Amino acid sequence: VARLELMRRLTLHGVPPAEAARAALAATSAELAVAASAGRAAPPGMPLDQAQSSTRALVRAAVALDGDAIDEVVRSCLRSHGAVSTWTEVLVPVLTSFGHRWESGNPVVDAEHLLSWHVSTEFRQVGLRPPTRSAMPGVLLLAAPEEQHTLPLEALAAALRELRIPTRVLGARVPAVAAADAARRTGPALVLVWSQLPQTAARVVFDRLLAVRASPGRARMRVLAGGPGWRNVRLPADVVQPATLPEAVEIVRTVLRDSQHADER
Ligand code: B12
Repeated sequence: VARLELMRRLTLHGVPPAEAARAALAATSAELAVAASAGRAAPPGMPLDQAQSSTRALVRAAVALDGDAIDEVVRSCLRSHGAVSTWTEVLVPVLTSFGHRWESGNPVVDAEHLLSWHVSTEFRQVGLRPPTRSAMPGVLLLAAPEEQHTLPLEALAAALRELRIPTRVLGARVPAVAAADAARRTGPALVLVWSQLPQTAARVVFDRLLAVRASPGRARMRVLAGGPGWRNVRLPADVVQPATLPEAVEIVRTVLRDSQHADER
């Protein structure tokens, strides 16, 4: 199991499967133990009672269209437990429950819009400080062409700003050409494209990004696909698909660490 886990971690980080399998088979037990403990290095989560009471308070506030109350709950979770816990333990359950309410014909679209607006407002306050110019190549986040769902990108951006990782967010409905232009101009270490809906999962955005990667000096750029929209799309072999926010954060950290080490060499 430890070898399979190591192989999975390596493929998630862009290592081709055959090479990852060889490395996992050849790893010593000490190397396997180090890889396993790195995988578990997640920050402590929110206590269950706080997560549950925040979830309930948010649903109540959204249904009552009370934006101030939404701000208060989200801000307090972000301050006490950070973006990753707030997103995975409170906001994902709340948003999923609104999705179910909508599916069963309840008139919740107004609440969903208000909730989204206030969640975005709070995420965008995270990690704001006087700008510090960093030499570190940053991260570029964008939604697929025609994709209006952006909250997962905003959660990821907030989590990366908490770690002081330079991050650019292009937001919703980014045309493939614009995604490629931004990647060419800013030289990010990693680009993540979000698609929530199968209808917006346009592979062309990866064709464009990989063309940028083929240009001089860009060979180390990693390309990631996030979101359920990509589930049934055949993506180019070296596009990495994180399944969760913590996994995406871990991949970003590993890619940046590797690119820093490569620069130091
Ligand atoms: C908020 C919301 C909106 C907001 C978005 C605001 C914004 N700024 O993002 C608004 C109101 C604009 C909206 C619009 C629409 N929406 Co909407 N929306 C949602 C809602 C409630 C949450 C979306 C979200 O953020 N999901 C993220 C998390 C909460 O869900 P998830 O993706 O399933 O999470 C899993 C993984 O993705 C992963 N994960 C979670 N976060 C992260 C982060 C990272 C970085 C990674 C790697 C992984 C990861 O972990 C989770 C567990 O596996 C969902 C309900 C839902 N269940 O998602 C509907 C939902 C996605 N919407 C839906 C629909 C139909 C629409 C509209 C077409 C409605 C319309 N008729 O106009 C439009 C879309 C227009 C477009 N072209 O994009 C449907 C999609 C059905 C489908 N599969 O086709 C859903 C599922 C509601 C439903 N139950 O039917 N929506």
